[in-house]
Amino acid sequence: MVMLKECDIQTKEVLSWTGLHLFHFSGSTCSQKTRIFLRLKGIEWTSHHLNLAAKEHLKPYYMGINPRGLVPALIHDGKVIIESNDILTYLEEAFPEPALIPASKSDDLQAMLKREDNLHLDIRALTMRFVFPSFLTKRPEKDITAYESSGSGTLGGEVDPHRDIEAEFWREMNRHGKIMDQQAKRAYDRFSEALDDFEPQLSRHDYLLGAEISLVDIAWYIYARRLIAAGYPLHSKHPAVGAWFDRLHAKPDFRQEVPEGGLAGAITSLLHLTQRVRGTTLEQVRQRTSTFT
Ligand SMILES: N[C@@H](CCC(=O)N[C@@H](CS)C(=O)NCC(=O)O)C(=O)O
Repeated sequence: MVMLKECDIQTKEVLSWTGLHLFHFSGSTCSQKTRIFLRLKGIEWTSHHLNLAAKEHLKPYYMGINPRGLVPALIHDGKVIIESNDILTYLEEAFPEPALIPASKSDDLQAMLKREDNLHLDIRALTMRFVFPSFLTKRPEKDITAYESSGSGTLGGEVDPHRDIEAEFWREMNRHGKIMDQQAKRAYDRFSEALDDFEPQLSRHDYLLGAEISLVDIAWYIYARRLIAAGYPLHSKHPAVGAWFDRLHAKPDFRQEVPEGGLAGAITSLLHLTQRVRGTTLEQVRQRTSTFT
């Protein structure tokens, strides 16, 4: 569990905050996951919305709270917890009802959350290529350099190696001016493999761990939603996963956190139109890349 130590935190005021505070962004997958969880639990919380498009998460104030500069971050009575899955696991202990981690399935659940977390840079790659145009998402080198020297750079008092991974993601995108076809195909294949693995389970049961809804349903629902937004053919490739997605999407607590349309929706529609004209949709990139590798 990534609970920060005082020495990791430079924005010291949060150490004296009481109650539950969440730093988050409306359109961020990890934030959406956390907000659905809070809704299902009926937990009251104080919102600190950061606009990622305006790079508010990279300002010294927030880098002083989460040295990784990522959302979400939770403050609970002065304790700072980062990493969405850790936040949810922590909240489950603090607010056990209704249970979203079935006691008997705790190991399966942690393994599925780990798998989900391991795919985070893949969902980001697909988002940056197929949901938002690169002119909106690119990160100038000066911002990356500033990121590297901002905040404590530590977790639990130790140098955090994850910061380099974050910086490298953006540098790689800058080198090519976009997410490359190979990277997009790799992401597509990883998701395809994971979702294929879920098919047998979801053909027999309503939810990923059985008859009851759990934390992993929330986490994978958010990914499924983002994959659909990127043009991934979820329902035709994985019918049982598609039906599971529709069941969750019919629930207001889920759907309200992933609003469709608006400016972001219009931008994605325009991007998809351009990609169709150029023959560079996700499906076309995947097929083309498969042919030549
Ligand atoms: N593993 C982290 C991933 C957090 C993450 O990458 N958050 C994204 C939004 S979904 C973010 O803050 N992106 C901002 C950036 O990359 O600069 C978690 O689960 O909390």
